[in-house]
Amino acid sequence: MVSGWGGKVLRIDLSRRKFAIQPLDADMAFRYVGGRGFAIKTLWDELPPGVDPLSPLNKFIIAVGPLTALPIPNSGKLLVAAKSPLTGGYGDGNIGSWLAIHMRRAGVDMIIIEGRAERPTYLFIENKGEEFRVDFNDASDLWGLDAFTAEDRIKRIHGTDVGMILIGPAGENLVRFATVVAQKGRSGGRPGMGAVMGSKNLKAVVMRGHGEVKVADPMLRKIGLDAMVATKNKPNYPFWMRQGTTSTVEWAQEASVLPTYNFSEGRFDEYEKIGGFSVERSKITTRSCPQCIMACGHVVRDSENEPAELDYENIAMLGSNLGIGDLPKVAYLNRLADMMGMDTISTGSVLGFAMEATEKKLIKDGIEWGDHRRAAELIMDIAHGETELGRLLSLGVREASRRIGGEAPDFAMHVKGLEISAYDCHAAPGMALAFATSPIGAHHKDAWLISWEVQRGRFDYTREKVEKLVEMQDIRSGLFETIVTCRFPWVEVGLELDWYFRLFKAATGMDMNMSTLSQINNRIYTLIRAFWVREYGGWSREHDTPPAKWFKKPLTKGPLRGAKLDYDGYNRMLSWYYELRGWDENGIPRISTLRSLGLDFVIPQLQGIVKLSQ
Ligand code: PTT
Repeated sequence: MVSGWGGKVLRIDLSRRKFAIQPLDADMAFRYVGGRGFAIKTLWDELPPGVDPLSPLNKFIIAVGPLTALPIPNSGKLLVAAKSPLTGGYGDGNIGSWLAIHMRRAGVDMIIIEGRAERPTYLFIENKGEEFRVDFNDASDLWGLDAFTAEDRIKRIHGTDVGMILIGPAGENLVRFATVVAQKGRSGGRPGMGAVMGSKNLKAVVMRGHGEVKVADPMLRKIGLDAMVATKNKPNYPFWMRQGTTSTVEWAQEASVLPTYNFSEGRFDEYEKIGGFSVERSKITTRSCPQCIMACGHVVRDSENEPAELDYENIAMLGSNLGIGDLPKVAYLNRLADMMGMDTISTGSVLGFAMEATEKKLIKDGIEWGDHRRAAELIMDIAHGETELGRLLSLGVREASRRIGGEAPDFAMHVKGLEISAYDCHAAPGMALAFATSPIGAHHKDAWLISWEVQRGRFDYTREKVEKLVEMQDIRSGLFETIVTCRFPWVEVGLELDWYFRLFKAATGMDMNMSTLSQINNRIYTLIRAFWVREYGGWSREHDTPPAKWFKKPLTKGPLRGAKLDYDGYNRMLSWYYELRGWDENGIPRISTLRSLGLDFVIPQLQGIVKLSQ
């Protein structure tokens, strides 16, 4: 194998309790790079079309990339992926964990987990050089434990020098937005990656890897250290270290994009109580991924006097979105979600949805705006599948709203079934398009267009905005989700992309620049789109459209009172987006695009489902 990659794929079959080490195909490395690229290629090739995401036939993938775990800024990340039980399409998440470091030490680029264990199991993986051992350990004593307690127990058994990801009760009980957890606070895989683990009776993946990552150029260490110094010397670095992402609360309030009352408004009267300065005053410590120099988890004491972690998304979705203007109470809800192993963004969205449904008298025994006690109760009900409402909400807002019926779908805030992250888009059509075209459903990670948009003219529906969106998606997905390192040094303090191109060259000996990464991302995005089309059995523009509320119900407060999205303007932007990606007017990849990206192999399958345009 060429330098940079470990060269091994570890395939584990839970049903037969067998494993195999397979070589990583060099073509796979060059064309798909790592992380998300490896994940989608594997899911496309190996999943039977239309497979039930919670069946043993779904595959759970853990993938790293050629820059993961190297001595460079913030490289302790990995990507988890599977067909999503929340959306029915492609799902992934990028999570910090020591498991990433141990995979790289052992030379494993990807772990593919298939089948279903007969009873609760956790995997323990170790290597001695090329020799691998995989133990299928009984997890009956761990099943039912929250993710924090289970992690402590596992470390008592295997020592602290291991890496792991695991699930809490939400994953075990197949909550559709259950996440995978690591290190008591890292939480990823928003589209139900924890539920996929749960459906496989898999409580944890634990690994102790031995060995070293081989890179093409020994200068990598020096470039990596220089990149760390450059990161720390950025003017915004000291302020970032004080507040991290939480300073976004004040910015979002000012820009009228802070989700409030289930995305009905963009401003919250009590924002200061839950803002970045409030977090800074209350902070007792920070938590971070391994090898991180920009810790983003800010820990405060919650309303139960326990340490609890906060980031912007969590504060907005469990605070302003629910009408809760009290930091310790928000932190408590955040801690419950972390321990149960469920996504805070979706949790805040299902609770906000339930509050609006209660107000509209569409559900019984519901929850009032701002009621943090009932919110905490409902989080536990959802995680344990304990009451009728808890079970309903555990399905996510799309499915819950379908079951309630009436006007409920009009205030279910999702795209493709994934709940929207914390940016109100009544007056941000570009960000609305970013949510609508994100390859996993409404997540902000592929394009955080909103700050650019607010500065450049938020009411415009221009082609320039769409071009910027495509550029952002190409960088965030084509670079950071494939080399698999944290994007924060670039996005939050402005570390130049050129550092990553130099590091990629030093690690792999290969060139990367804006044009190659745009080609790589086009390939990945188009394959992901083909996967959605195959799994949905067709496609229409509706699937790439943000929720009805932003078009129908204008903001009623603040300087942007009256603002709402315009259907025609939005659809113009969507058409430009399709054109730039080489997809047809319905969002389906064209034959010429598939061919130019080397994706000819998807053509026969898609032709059996939809009519492909030239
Ligand atoms: C990410 C999503 C985010 S995005 C946040 S806050 W953010 C929420 N955090 C949660 C949490 O905490 N607990 C919980 N129970 N659920 C949570 N759900 C939400 O999950 C996270 C950081 C962050 S914090 C962000 S933006 C960046 N994301 C990156 C990314 O996507 N790719 C990449 N290459 N680098 C990134 N760096 C940053 O990492 P998901 P993490 Mg995350 C308490 O996983 O599925 O992408 O969801 O995993 O290790 O916590 O890193 O303001």
